[in-house]
Order: sequence, then structure tokens, then C-alpha cells
Amino acid sequence: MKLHWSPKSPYVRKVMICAQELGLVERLELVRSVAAMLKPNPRLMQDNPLSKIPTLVLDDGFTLFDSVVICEFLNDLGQGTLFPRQSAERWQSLRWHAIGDGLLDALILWRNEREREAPLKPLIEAFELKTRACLEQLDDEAQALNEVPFSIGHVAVGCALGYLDYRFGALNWPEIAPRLAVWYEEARARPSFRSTEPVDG
Ligand SMILES: N[C@@H](CCC(=O)N[C@@H](CS)C(=O)NCC(=O)O)C(=O)O
Repeated sequence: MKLHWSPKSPYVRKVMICAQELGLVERLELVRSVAAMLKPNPRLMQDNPLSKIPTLVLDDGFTLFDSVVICEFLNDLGQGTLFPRQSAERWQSLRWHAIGDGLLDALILWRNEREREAPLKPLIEAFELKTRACLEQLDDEAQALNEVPFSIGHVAVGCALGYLDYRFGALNWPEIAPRLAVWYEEARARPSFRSTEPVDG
């Protein structure tokens, strides 16, 4: 299988963490692909008309995107438990998946906006407000994150926190969410997290 990949993308990181947790990394051929909102990539668009990463190309040529779909596909392939089947556990995990991804979506837009020549102040303020609210919510749920088995929800929340460290260090998020920070210290020690820390270049 071919994965359109970048070491900086937090959504790609979700896929790589799942692949590692499921013992599937060796089955992935990583293709370094540049995806930028303002510069659609024609080579990538042959596999994904949205020009986004991650995009997975199966051996028979069938393509899968986005990270939500790819992670679930890998979990099925590896017969894993990253997508719990039991009702209560399942919805809790998918909800964390959604909050992690939603936080990432806001952070990516925030970063795009702050890099513009004249960032729109109300937009920046709205992104910061939502980010703080997500962190406070997750801080209240830190004990639950600790108690239930590791799942896609933990992967997504962990990748969002990793992205905050990578691109929003000045926010000092552990100060906003100290209990979440304790949970994250343990999560980031997993080999799957350590080997996928975002890097420039
Ligand atoms: N919802 C998508 C988001 C993927 C995404 O936005 N990836 C970024 C890279 S971090 C991208 O490809 N951006 C290019 C673009 O928006 O055109 C997923 O979960 O895979």
C-alpha cells in the first residue's frame, strides 16, 4: 500500500500511529507528498481530488481518504481494537476522535490566518477561544482518558496536543490543561508516538 505522507502533518501522524500500534508499518510504502491549501498538487490529485494528505492507495489501485477512513481501514486490516465495538466505549472514543480532529482543523486554519499579511483579529480570537475551550473540556476528561483502553480517540487527542507543541508553543497549553498534560506525558512515551514526532524538513 502506498501512503501519501509528510513528517509534519498531524493527520498523517494519526495514520502512522495506528499503523504502528497495529503492526502494519512495514506494509506501507511512504511517498513524500506536499499538500498546501494554496497550491494543489497534481500528482497527489491523481489519487485524491481534494489534494490532501493522508491518502492511501491500496495494491489494487483503490484509494482511501481521509485520516478517519484510513485509520478505520487499518484497524480492520490489522483486526485491532482501536475502534471499540462496545456501545459506550465506542461513542466516547469517536467523540474524542472528533474533538482531536476538530481541534486540529481549527489550529491549521489559525496558523494559515496568522501567517497572512493582515490577519483578521476576530478570527484569530475565535480560534484561540475554541482551542482553550477544547483543552478545558479535555482536561475535565483526563481521568477518563487514563481509565479506558487506548483507542483512536487517544490517538487523535494526542496528535492535536503534539501539534500544539509543534506549532503553538507560545500558548503553553499544559498551563491551561494540567491534568491532560499528565495524561499526555504517558501517551507520548509510547513507541508509536515517539517515532512519529513532527519534524521540519
Ligand atoms: N480531514 C482530513 C484533513 C487532512 C488535511 O487537511 N491535511 C492537510 C495537511 S496537514 C492537507 O492536506 N492540506 C492541503 C489542503 O488543505 O489543500 C483528514 O483527516 O485527513
